Amino acid sequence: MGGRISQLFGRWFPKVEPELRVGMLGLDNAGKTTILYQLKLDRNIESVPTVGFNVEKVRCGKMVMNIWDVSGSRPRTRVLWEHYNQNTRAIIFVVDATDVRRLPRALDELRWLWCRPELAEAVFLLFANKQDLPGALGAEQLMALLQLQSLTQQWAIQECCAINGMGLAEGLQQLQQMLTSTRGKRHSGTYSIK
Ligand code: G3D
Ligand code: MG
Repeated sequence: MGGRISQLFGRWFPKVEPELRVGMLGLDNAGKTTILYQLKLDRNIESVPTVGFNVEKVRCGKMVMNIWDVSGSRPRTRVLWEHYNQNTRAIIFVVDATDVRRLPRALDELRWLWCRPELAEAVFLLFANKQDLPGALGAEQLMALLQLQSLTQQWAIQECCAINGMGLAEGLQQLQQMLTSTRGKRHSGTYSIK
């Protein structure tokens, strides 16, 4: 249980801090649960299904991950965010790269996150998911459409396919690199293609 991601995080986050809080967010259907399944991160310690959206809390070693579907009732999601996500060091934001119609909504959620004062020092990893499907937008296109250049926090975007795992390990590696180099290094970003 939790084998692969335990190994990854054990290797990449050995002494970051006693508990590493990571928020995984994205619109519903983006692929968050599939990513977790692919990473075999299946120790679900809390699930708060509410009308319109879901919060799940997963622990793996020193990492505690709060997973959010952010498509639901916005005021409610945002109040709960403050309750669940104090001291979050990193955000993994999953985008369905084929869902062009809902990109503005994803951008809206991202913008809200990166303006949060408690996330001023957090790092952002975007997974451009579903690269196996025709019409999936690439990292470079999403970088422009999601206006990542305007992010003041450190960020990276990684193309991936949650179904076969392509790009997931690379994304986590980028997250680790950002977490170990956050101090004094702002306004930077990278993108990575398959
Ligand atoms: P969520 O947890 O963000 O809401 P899910 O999203 O992980 O439940 O995924 C939603 C749907 O997208 C699922 O299909 C899942 O299999 C599919 N999916 C997730 N990632 C990928 C991917 O990389 N490629 C493809 N082709 N599909 C993906 P269903 O049919 O079960 O609703
Ligand atoms: Mg889900």
